[in-house]
Amino acid sequence: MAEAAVKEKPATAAEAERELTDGFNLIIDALKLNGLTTIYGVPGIPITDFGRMAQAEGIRVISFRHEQNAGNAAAIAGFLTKKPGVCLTVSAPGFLNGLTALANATTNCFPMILISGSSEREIVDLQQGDYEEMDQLAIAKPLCKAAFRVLHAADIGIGLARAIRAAVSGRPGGVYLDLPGKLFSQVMDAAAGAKSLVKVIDPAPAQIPAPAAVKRALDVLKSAKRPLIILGKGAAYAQADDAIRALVEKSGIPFLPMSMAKGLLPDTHSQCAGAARSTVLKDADVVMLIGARLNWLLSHGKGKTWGDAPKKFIQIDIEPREMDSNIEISAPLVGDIGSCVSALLEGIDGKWPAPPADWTGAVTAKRNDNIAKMAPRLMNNNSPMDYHGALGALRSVIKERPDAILVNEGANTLDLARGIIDMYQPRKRLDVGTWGVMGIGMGFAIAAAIETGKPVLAVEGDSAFGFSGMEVETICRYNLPVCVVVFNNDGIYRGTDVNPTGGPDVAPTVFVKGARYDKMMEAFGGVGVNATTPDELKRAVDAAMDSGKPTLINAVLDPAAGSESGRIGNLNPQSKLKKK
Ligand SMILES: Cc1ncc(C[n+]2csc(CCOP(=O)(O)OP(=O)(O)O)c2C)c(N)n1
Ligand SMILES: [Mg+2]
Repeated sequence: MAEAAVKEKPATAAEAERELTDGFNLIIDALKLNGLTTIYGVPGIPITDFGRMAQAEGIRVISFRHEQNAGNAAAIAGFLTKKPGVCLTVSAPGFLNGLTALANATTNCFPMILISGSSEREIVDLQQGDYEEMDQLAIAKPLCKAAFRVLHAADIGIGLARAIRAAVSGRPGGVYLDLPGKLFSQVMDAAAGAKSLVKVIDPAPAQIPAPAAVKRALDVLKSAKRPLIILGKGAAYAQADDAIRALVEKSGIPFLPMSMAKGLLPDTHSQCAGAARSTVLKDADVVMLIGARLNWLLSHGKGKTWGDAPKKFIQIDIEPREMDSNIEISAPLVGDIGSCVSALLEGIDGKWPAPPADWTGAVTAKRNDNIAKMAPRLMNNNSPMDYHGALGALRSVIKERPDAILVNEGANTLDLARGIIDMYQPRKRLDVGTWGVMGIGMGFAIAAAIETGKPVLAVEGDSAFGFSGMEVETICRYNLPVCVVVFNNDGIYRGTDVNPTGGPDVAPTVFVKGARYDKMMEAFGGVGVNATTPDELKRAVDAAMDSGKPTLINAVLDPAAGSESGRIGNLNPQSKLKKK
């Protein structure tokens, strides 16, 4: 008996370990099992060793300088791949730093999972003052699509499965996963641990639209005299590029891409109404929204922007509650975009009537007119540069390199670049999205380079850049093919404001004059360039894109060139009182 018992014991400590697993390993195994092989994060207690072990096990662990940037990276990785991007943070402050990105991802319908380590539950719940004490789950809940906590190693598999499904199914969004420090070192039997893992099958099941809803949509579309299709970033996310293109081309209807849907069909496509936006919104009689919401970006579907003529809306969205959010939707089409567009295509045969030629002709004429008016301004080689001269140069860069990814934030820098830089391929334009949030720049640029391997051009206002600028070190550390262009106009909107009191503080919108952002990149071994003309700018960007070396170009802009809040100055509340 005694002998047999001795024999059953493992001979060595190593063998004993092999039969056990723990939280660290189970989380890594669960991520890998589900194809989540990149983590964006910042190390610290209680997740430092987890990051090390994940790297050792073949997961790509990209370390950032601030969690918000890691979170933004995870979010845009989710948008680009349709798999949830993973962001890893420490407890309380690290978690809160990541939370803005999680909330922004949810608002923009990007799938991501914020995984944060957390402190001892028993101490947190009794509020006894633990290291980085915070009830993170409760705080995350209202700011994301779903929030879960795993307390037992045996539940890691199911916990991650729930997080993945919540992030990508239906309308995608941000999910919070709370992992208390104790969980990581919890030990369990290895075989039972392996069995507890869950591979999520069909994480975002197709949602087929009802045939009656498809017929209703086709009937409304057929009745149109002045139809318009609006493509939103939901349409870009769907990766139903061929079907969407076929629908637009077979129907012959002019289309208007929202910012991140630019390139789904080329902006130079004969049906693109991008340069005739105000005309088509005002004059269309039937508008089909594909993965675009009637939020502030589309003036809520009513008011001056939309003109007086009565309009009917067809809306394709996976979220039923999106319908009638702002105005009546005549033909709601609920389902995933790929399935909805394919169903519509079946009803658009050779007998489908082309839209009236007076409508398509008017749209084309307006578009060509606006493009022709803009053209000379884009050719100027002024120094200091204005927005049009600088963006004219960058427009040529993207035309020559249509597979490069453009990241864009700022006010004037954003609004003017959106209008001027044509996009040619889907999901190549990444920007501030629904909230118009500053700070996505370097996080988006890093993840775009990592996830796609394509060159990235980040066009950044000098204010916008400041929100994530320290990540140029991250760009250099991982030697990423990212070229950052800082539109340096010495401030927010303009660098010309003055302090009306005559006191020593500068105006709140003004920065250090003549700052050299290029030196920041040089500090970490990247290439820095100071560009003062559009020609210099073009040459420097081309060199950066050819070499793939981390580059930052300080583009010297006229401080007076911009306008208040770019294109959305009308949203600023005005004091009705006279100045004292
Ligand atoms: C997180 C966040 N904070 C503040 C703002 C307000 N805001 C909008 S645009 C902007 C910066 C605009 O300046 P810049 O990036 O230099 O662009 P410019 O208009 O000068 O080209 C700021 C601070 C915001 N949108 N998001
Ligand atoms: Mg600026």
